[in-house]
Amino acid sequence: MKGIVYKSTGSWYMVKGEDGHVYQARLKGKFKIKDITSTNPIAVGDDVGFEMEDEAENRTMITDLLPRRNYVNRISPANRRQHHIIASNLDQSLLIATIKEPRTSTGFIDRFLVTCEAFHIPAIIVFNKSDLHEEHETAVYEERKAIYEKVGYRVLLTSVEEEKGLDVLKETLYGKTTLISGHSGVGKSSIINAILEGVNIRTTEVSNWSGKGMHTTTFAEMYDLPEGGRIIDTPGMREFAIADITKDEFSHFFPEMKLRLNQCQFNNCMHINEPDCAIKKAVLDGEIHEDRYISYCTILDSMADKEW
Ligand SMILES: Nc1nc2c(ncn2[C@@H]2O[C@H](COP(=O)(O)OP(=O)(O)OP(=O)(O)O)[C@@H](O)[C@H]2O)c(=O)[nH]1
Ligand SMILES: [Mg+2]
Ligand SMILES: [Zn+2]
Repeated sequence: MKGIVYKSTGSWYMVKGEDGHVYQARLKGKFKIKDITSTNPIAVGDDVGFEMEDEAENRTMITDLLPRRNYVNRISPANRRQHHIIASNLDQSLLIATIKEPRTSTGFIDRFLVTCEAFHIPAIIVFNKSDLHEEHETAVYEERKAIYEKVGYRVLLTSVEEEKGLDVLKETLYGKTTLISGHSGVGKSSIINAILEGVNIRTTEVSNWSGKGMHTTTFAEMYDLPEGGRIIDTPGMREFAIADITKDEFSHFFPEMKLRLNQCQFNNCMHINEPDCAIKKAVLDGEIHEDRYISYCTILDSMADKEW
């Protein structure tokens, strides 16, 4: 049988077969050794081959992983030598950010965007909890929106609390497989609950916000959209450590830098200390936003010289 992985806990999987049935599945032993650099050989969104193990108990076994169209991964927070595949076979990703409760840093947003660029997955930034915005937050939002729209990203504003912006958000999901990511407590599960009738994912209030998040959602899970398409809820991330990208190609994943790279004097320019650098010039001229350049420098500095 063939199917798609809808949920993965690491020890068991939920697979939706081509027959429309949902099966509980385990992994055949060989997968565990095949891909040692990844903490999870099978991820949500994977197309798999599976066979019945115990019909009475509806238990199946995943025997094959079919080729992935794409995937998003990051360095495993538990083990920097390993990668964790967040989800695969995606059409787009929504980064849920918040200005307040909790605050999402631009560094976090930029790391996520870089990863999406590297994997050629279109990203949309959604600022949720607009109901909490007062004058200051509104100003911050407007500034962020201007920065990211100028670079080419779509930016949406939503409030689950006040049911604002959800129709526009829903339209972007039609017919696509969408990954939802962001810090814990930004409202990822709440957004899915708001747009999907009959779904009631557990959410937790962040009233005693410690800045660390509650991590209410613990495993990635995919849901079918009634109009067609799928949406993947994921556990909140505290940090987003970029995997599989080397320092010298890093600037390719900032769209506003990519289009200027061939104007630098040196073709291996890192845009830090080199003379006649088109990127630094664009920053000074205000064509590349300073915050994006600071993110570039900060993330570059945090990247290991050669870890893989
Ligand atoms: N004020 C306000 N609160 C919201 C909004 N959306 C979600 N919340 C609240 O924020 C809290 C956290 O929401 P969740 O949906 O659990 O957040 P999450 O991103 O799924 O968090 P994890 O599962 O831990 O990653 C809940 O108390 C929600 O009711 C919003 O638009 N405005
Ligand atoms: Mg959640
Ligand atoms: Zn340069």
